[in-house]
This record gives sequence, C-alpha cells and structure tokens, in this order.
Amino acid sequence: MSLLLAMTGWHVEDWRSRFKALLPDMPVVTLGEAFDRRAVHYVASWKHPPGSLAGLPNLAVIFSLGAGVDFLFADDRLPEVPIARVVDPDLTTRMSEYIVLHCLMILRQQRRYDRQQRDRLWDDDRDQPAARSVRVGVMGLGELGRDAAHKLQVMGFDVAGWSRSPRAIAGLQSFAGEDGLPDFLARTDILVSLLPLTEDTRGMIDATLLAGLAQDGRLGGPYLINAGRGGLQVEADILAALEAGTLKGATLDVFETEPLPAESPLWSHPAVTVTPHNSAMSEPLAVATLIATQIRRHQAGEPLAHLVDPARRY
Ligand code: NDP
Ligand code: OXD
Repeated sequence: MSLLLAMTGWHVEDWRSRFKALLPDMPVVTLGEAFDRRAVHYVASWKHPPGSLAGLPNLAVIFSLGAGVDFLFADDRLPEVPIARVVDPDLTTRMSEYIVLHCLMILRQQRRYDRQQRDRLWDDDRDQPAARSVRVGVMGLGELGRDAAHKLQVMGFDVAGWSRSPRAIAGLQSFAGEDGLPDFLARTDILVSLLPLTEDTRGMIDATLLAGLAQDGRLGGPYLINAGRGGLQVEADILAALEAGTLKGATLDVFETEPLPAESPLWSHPAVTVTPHNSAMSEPLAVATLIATQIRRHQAGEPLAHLVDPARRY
C-alpha cells in the first residue's frame, strides 16, 4: 500500500521526506521513478500532469495538496475516487490577513500616500471615510470567505456575503445564487472574490458583473480584490472598466495565465496591485500532517474530512 506524490512546480523530494517522517511504514513513490501502480492506494497531487493518475487499479483517495481542486477536474482522465482537499487554520488565517490588509490599503488610500512619499508631497487629505461607511462584498462564504468576512467586520467594515446556497451567518447580510447577485453587487464598494473555479464561476468577473457594482459609495468608485482563481476573471474587462473609471482599482493575486506574462498591462497599471498567487501559501508541514492524519483515518475505516463534492466540483 503506497502513497504516490504527483506534482509539478514543487520540490517532490521535500514532500517525500515530510511524508516518510509522518508515515514511516508507507512506501512513498513519485511519478519520476518506476513504481508498482497496483500498490498505489493514495495520491497527493498538486497540478499533476493530466492523465498521469490513470491506470492505478487500487487507488482509494486523491488528496489535493491545496485548498483548490480545479486543477484536478481539468484532468479528463481523473480516476473516479473520493477527493479530499486542504482545510487548514493557518492557510485560512493567512488569506484573511491578505483580504483585511488590502481592504485597509484601499480604505486608507495607502497607494496614494506611497506615491506622495516618492514625490516628497505633503497632502494631508482630510476626507478619510470610516470603515463602517464602506460596503465590502465577499463572494464565496466557504472556509476562507467566512473567516475573511468575520475579520473585516471586526475592523468595522459593512460586510455582506454571496454564496451558491443561502447561508445564515450571525451578523452578516447574505445573498445567494444568481437571483441574489444583482442586489449583492449593487451594495458593494469593495468586491472580494474567494470563489472556487468551476464551470459555473469561470469568467464570471466580467464587464457585466463589474458594471453591477455600486457607483455611489464613499470610495468614489468600486474596487475588486480577487484571491480565488484567475479563471474567474476576464482581465480585458477589468482593464476596460479601470480605463472607463467604473472600477477604481483592482488587487489581484491570481491570473488567467500564471505566472503573469511580462507583457501583461496589469503589471504597470497604476490602479492595479499584483501579488504572485501567494495570498495564502499552504504551510507544507501542516498540509503533510493533515494528509497523513487523513490516511490513518481511512486505514482505520473512519470517514475522511474535507471531501469535495464531485457534482459541484469544489
Ligand atoms: P469552500 O469550498 O469552503 O467555499 C467555496 C464557497 O464558494 C462556498 O461558499 C460556495 O457556496 C461558494 N460558491 C461556489 N460556487 C458558487 C457559485 N456558482 N455561486 C455562488 N457561490 C459559489 O472553499 P474555500 O473557502 O476553502 O476556498 C475558496 C477558493 O479559494 C479555493 O477553491 C481556491 O480556488 C482559492 N484559494 C486561493 C488561494 C491563494 O493563494 N490565492 C489559497 C487557497 C485557496 P456554498 O456555500 O453554497 O457551497
Ligand atoms: C490553494 C492555492 O488552492 O494555494 O491552496 O491556491
């Protein structure tokens, strides 16, 4: 019974060492070596080469090494076994730090003061909106969205959330589904996207959605923060809305193509903040420990935690 590590872009030997330490009795194999495909019961994957998990007759579970699982469903030869993903308090905390940081950067106009400092300009603008007068809308009220919404409320923002199914969260105005989207957008000054990438959400941050955001808010125009997935956004539409002035700024951690190509106009746009898909890096030992615990549970016949719904694909 072995664990197959299937990843691209990460140091597989570091992951092998972590899993060997946590599961000393379990052989840990990698795609880059010859291994017995019948012995593989578990896979831990991050962006495995499509098709590489086919032909594992005794595979029982695929573990995503991240919170998102869109890369798994992009593989049309993915074995039909249960998929479990990462839900980790450290990752959640890091994401909330990022969301609160960038909402505060917008509220307190920090980019403007950076420019003023560079230009040695003393302009102590007295128009400082209060957090309670700024309406933040969090798209996605899952593990990450709920925590971010709560921490934004602690900072005083007027927060609402939007999800696929109705969510009753104490103190949070919530909207759901396509029917709830227009009202949610119309009361949103800062739109925070923490949605998974699925067939339903792909490309949804487009011209139509951006045009629905509030234009009457205390910030003088709406802002977008996307830390979900780049496939959610249509970058040409974001740039067009920025040029038209219907979007005042965008903070993007994720992109249609990653790494963001050097020629992308997003890099140098004065109203865009770019971060390299690291708003919430998973702490490797925490992830390996979570997966090792799940494997032990599975071997003991206990139910797995954090299972992905194969129909919803998140
Ligand atoms: P969850 O699965 O816990 O939550 C997803 C939320 O999105 C749920 O509230 C769900 O609604 C909602 N949702 C899904 N589809 C739709 C839809 N069609 N319309 C409306 N709402 C929808 O995910 P997490 O919070 O753990 O993570 C969210 C995403 O964040 C990940 O999938 C990943 O892509 C991204 N991420 C990015 C990172 C980064 O570094 N940039 C790091 C980690 C994650 P409902 O509640 O009704 O199910
Ligand atoms: C994740 C990510 O999905 O880092 O965990 O994007």
